[in-house]
Amino acid sequence: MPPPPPIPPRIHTAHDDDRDTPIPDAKVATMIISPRPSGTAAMRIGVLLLLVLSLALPGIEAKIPVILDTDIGDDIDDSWALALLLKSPELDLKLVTTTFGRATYRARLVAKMLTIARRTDVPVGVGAGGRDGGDKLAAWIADFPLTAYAGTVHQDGVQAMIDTIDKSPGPLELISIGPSDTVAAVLAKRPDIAAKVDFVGMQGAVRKGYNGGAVAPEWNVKVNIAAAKKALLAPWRSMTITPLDTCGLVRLRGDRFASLKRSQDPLVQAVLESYRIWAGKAAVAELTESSILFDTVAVYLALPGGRKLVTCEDLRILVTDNGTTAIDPKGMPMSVATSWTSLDGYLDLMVSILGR
Ligand SMILES: [Ca+2]
Repeated sequence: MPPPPPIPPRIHTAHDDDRDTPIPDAKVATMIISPRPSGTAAMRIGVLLLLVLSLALPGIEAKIPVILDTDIGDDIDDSWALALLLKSPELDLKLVTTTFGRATYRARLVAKMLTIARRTDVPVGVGAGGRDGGDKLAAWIADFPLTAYAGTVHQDGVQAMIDTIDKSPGPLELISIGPSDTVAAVLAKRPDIAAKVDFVGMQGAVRKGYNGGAVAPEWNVKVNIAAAKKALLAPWRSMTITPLDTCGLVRLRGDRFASLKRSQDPLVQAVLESYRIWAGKAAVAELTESSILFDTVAVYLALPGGRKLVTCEDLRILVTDNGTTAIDPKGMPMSVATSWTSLDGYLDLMVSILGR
């Protein structure tokens, strides 16, 4: 067993709470770091600075570049997470890759969702783990071959993720909401790339398991433990996860779910129609609550200020050989969303975002 990695200094990451403070543009930043002038010149520059700030700040929205890596098409929560992401203008979606096999099926699901959301500017990457197969949502994409997508489809999603990260002028966030096949393939090809990426994942179970019960291996980890070890031990620029402790408690019921059923928004209707097919119901009207929406929490954590409703602990997490994610001194330091400060607040926020 190698010695534990050192705890890195606290990095001002892209998803700190204070991130919703607008970031000055390069011009303003240059002025701030310039040698201090004196007298009238200083006053002029000060006035100019105030003018630039007053003009710039109200309009500045520091969009965060993100890549989504998803196993959409198995559990339905990925569809909800993608819709939540597409309705979050704070996140600049650069690429969606598939993971955990059946890549063509998953890419078609992504492509149809993007088309409904009028976001065919977003490329789709056909990811790792195999291309054949389909599953519960096959009926929803029966009318949508991958060739119907008006946007770009990268047949090598692993290379597309590498290229997207390389092309990004600054760091970006990787939102990982599936098993780690594609992420591990990226890291195998380009291990250095982790240093440019803030990793935000739905992985693991730290103190609670499914339904708030005893800790047991979580799906995204246990179905490909070797890949999960690679992903959760990589030297990311920063690492944040929502384990079952928090994401396993998210379900929309009652008025919250009813309000979404009344929505005329095409993307919300697409999610509900997908859910109807997934749940084996004859009509959306028969749906009374959502399933557990694990993956949406990873999108929430990627949002600016997306930690206000959860408690995040800095913990060392070790992926064990049987797929558990244990707090262990030999583990990788990461920020772990271990409990909700306001689960109701999050459920309300999710309905509010989806209702946009
Ligand atoms: Ca998933």
